[in-house]
Amino acid sequence: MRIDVVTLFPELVAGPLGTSIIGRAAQAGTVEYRVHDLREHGLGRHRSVDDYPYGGGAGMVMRPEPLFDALEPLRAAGAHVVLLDPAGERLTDALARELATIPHLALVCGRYEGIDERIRTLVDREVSIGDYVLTGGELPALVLLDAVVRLVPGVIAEASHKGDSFASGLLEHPQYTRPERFRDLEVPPVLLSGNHGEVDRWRRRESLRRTLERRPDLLDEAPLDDADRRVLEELRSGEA
Ligand code: 5OB
Repeated sequence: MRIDVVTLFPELVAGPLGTSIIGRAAQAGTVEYRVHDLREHGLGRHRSVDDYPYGGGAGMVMRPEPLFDALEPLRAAGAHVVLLDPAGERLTDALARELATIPHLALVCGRYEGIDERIRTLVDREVSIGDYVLTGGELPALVLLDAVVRLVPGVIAEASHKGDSFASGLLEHPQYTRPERFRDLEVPPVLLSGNHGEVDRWRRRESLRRTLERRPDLLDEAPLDDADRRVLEELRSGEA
């Protein structure tokens, strides 16, 4: 998979792309990242990339020419162009899975005051990471990239996806590692029992408990079986 990132702040984007699982995926050749500095397409001696808004008002607007120069070759190379924008479709696990099947993505980072509307003619979709204001699209682009790249086959062991919240439709169960007793906090004995059936049932119950307590809205969509429904009844009635 190839991912191009088009930005005025290449240094902000480049660091994370070399780090951890995202960086290892590039080293292994599973994904290729290319960061494009929009300033290189800036106009005139000052490499200008923005200008005052027609009609007046505060702030600056990104000019179309640098973005067209950067994006046209990427489109010609077959990239699916994604603009990070608060007005876009909300990023979800389902959308990340869809994007992970696309061989070539180009992520376009705008700045908050806005981009010239004509840029949208080069954009295939717009994605928001949630309802909060940010200074630019770079961090949203990295969030999207992180969510997508980890789903590309070979980047992490498929087994790690199984317990993902949102993949199962539920929040994750609690996790523990050594030591068995830390300060006076103990690991639940069932996890030390070696009984895999009991461990699985305990984890499912704790996933259901946490989802019921913190994100009951998720229960409307989660695939639940009869055993799950009995557990939820129990939890709701306060029995456990
Ligand atoms: N806030 N999603 C939430 C976003 C956002 C801001 C962006 C882009 C995507 O650019 C300023």
